Amino acid sequence: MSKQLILALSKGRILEETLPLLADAGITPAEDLSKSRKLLFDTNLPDVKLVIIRATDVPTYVQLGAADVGIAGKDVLLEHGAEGLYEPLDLEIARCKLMTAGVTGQLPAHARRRVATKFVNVARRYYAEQGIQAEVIKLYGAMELAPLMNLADEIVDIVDTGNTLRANGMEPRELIAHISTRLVVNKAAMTMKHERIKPLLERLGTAVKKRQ
Ligand code: PRT
Ligand code: MG
Repeated sequence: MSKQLILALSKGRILEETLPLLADAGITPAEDLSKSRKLLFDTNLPDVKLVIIRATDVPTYVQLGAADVGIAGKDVLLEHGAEGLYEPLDLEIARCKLMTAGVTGQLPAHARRRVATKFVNVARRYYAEQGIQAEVIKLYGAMELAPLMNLADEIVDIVDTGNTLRANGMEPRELIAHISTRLVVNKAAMTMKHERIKPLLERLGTAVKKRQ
């Protein structure tokens, strides 16, 4: 294993909040990420590189050791599973909640509840724990549409202000998990590159505390 350190960052809303934290920890991209179509970036440090990928791909990169360290939402980690990963740091950014939601005032009518979500593993686990029979339907976006179109009785989705639900005639119901962004580390890298990863964790931990 090379002593180079590869960090996998989630693009989208997490990236915007991650870059200032990384800068506080002494890591800045060598070029403006927003002005580039590249996916692999040099940084100010010769031994640190960044890959900017879809949030849902971050756990896979880190698990398989293509990246040493990853930054992803707890929602993505819960859905993907944490095998081969350590989760040593809560970055306490991009906070939100994973919740069930349904059409306002309309209780689920079917004995076997139809649930639309992109978080199929989380949803199956949650409804099983509640002792509720559920048929989980995988969607890739616009979950709020499913109950309105009678595709599903409920959805499992991310809720922040609740405005998206309200705008679609829906209401949040049960809380499944509080979500924030986590730093994950490949288990083998944690051992092999410990002297490189430990100070990064410490500096990021300090940067997180400074912001609270
Ligand atoms: O684009 P892609 O399909 O890859 O995924 P994405 O759109 O979910 O990515 P992105 O960049 O929007 O969000 C990535 C991560 O941000 C998620 O995995 C969460 O960990 C975190 N996060 C924090 C959120 C939100 N807040 C959030 N509000 N992710 C999504 N939302 C969406 C939510 O899906 C819903 O459509 O915002 C809407 C709800 O917001 P409110 O304020 O109307 O309740
Ligand atoms: Mg998006």
